Amino acid sequence: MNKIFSRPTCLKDKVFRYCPGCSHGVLHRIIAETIDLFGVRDRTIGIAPVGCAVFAYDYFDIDMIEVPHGRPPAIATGMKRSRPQSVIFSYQGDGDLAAIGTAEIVHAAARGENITVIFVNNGNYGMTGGQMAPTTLPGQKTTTTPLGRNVKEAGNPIRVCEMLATLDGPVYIERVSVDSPKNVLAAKKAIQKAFKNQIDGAGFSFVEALSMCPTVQDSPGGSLWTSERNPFRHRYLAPNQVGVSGEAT
Ligand SMILES: Cc1ncc(C[n+]2csc(CCOP(=O)(O)OP(=O)(O)O)c2C)c(N)n1
Ligand code: SF4
Ligand SMILES: [Mg+2]
Repeated sequence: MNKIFSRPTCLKDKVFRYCPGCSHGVLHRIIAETIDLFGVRDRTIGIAPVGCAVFAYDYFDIDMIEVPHGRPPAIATGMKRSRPQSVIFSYQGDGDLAAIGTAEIVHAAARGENITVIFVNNGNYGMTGGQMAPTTLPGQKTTTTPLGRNVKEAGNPIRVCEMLATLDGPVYIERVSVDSPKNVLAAKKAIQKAFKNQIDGAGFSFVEALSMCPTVQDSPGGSLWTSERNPFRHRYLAPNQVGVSGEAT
């Protein structure tokens, strides 16, 4: 009998500790399948964030490193420059990448480091109980904005892809979503491209994945963030290619 579906070799045979419905598991699988696809398991090093995916090293069966909050792009820079043959990816939440780690991501992108960044944007700080993140939408309820984000008090969300797309360093920036089978396939394509760029030596690649956090997100069912019911979704957070520079596309 032909086996047509199996666990990627880069994922350990372990049950995720993530909540049911969380996007981290989906994204872990896509990344593991991508590493398998390109046959680079022996030379890939992943960087786990501080956030719900802090235990990513428990799930990926590759070399992994855990680094201080927000610092993955800086650590990835050092790793890639000292081991240019390695394939280095960082895996970061919106609290990690767009709050405490804003400086690191902006400067790594501006320098055009040949690394791959996966930005898991679930609109809140999941690990610490659902506080407002820089990407929380106007009106979105979080534990620190119980009446909904009021931009007059809390400022406006940061559109990370758009911000990085103003820089000359990146070769590939794309926003995807993992809220439906169709979007998961598109996300997979984008993540494959972001790894391929690095393997080909093309430069800095960044994929933002709009993600579900059903446990603490502002929605009875959980996925308001990516759902059609979200009034803000189509304003600026629908999956789309946000900006590209360079030759790698
Ligand atoms: C230096 C430092 N500051 C603050 C914290 C507390 N902290 C842990 S996780 C986190 C935010 C995580 O949110 P995000 O990056 O969006 O990941 P998610 O849990 O949503 O996947 C914060 C502020 C910490 N661990 N270290
Ligand atoms: S709190 Fe949210 S981000 Fe964290 S594991 Fe649960 S669903 Fe996922
Ligand atoms: Mg988050």
